[in-house]
Amino acid sequence: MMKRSIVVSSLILYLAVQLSAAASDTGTLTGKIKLTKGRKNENSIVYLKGVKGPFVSLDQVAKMDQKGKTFVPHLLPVQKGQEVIFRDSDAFSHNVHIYWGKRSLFNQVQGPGQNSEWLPRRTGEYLVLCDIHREMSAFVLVFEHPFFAVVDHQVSEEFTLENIPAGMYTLVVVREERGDLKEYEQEITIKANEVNTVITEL
Ligand SMILES: [Cu+2]
Repeated sequence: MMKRSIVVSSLILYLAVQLSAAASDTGTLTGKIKLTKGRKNENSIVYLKGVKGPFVSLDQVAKMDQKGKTFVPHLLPVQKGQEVIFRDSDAFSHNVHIYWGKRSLFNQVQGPGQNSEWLPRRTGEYLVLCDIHREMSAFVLVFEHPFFAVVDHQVSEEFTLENIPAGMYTLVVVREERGDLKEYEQEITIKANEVNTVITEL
């Protein structure tokens, strides 16, 4: 009996050491995305390129609204595995037409107050249109990892990413310009147990 209890307690100690080692190898990134004059005050997306898994999964549902003949938000970042819900908040019908490149993947008409659900199958960039109102368009960006954030420039230019494995990465800022996506890249280093900072001006 005595021998057995020793085995159990050393196993618990081993697990505890493993967990604390994992936690101490990560750092935080806080940043500011400053927009120079002449740029529209619309949202930016920031994400990290080159982070290796495994990753924590975000399980909350992501939402995109159809309101005033506009997709809100225009740029929606999600993690692979996160479901996207589109809602018609107008008093008339819309449809949700999703493209991967030129390939149509999803096409659903929805009336006032109705929702449709979509689960992206792979990472990358998806174009979302409404065929009823040609002026409506949006993008959904799907990432393998949870290291992305929305910067709502009308509220704040700041963002925070947490629990990033220490290492060197590329920080990418995504902006919607003339109906297309444009990316701005910058090399960054994440040091463990530190709040790393970055300021980018576009
Ligand atoms: Cu529409």
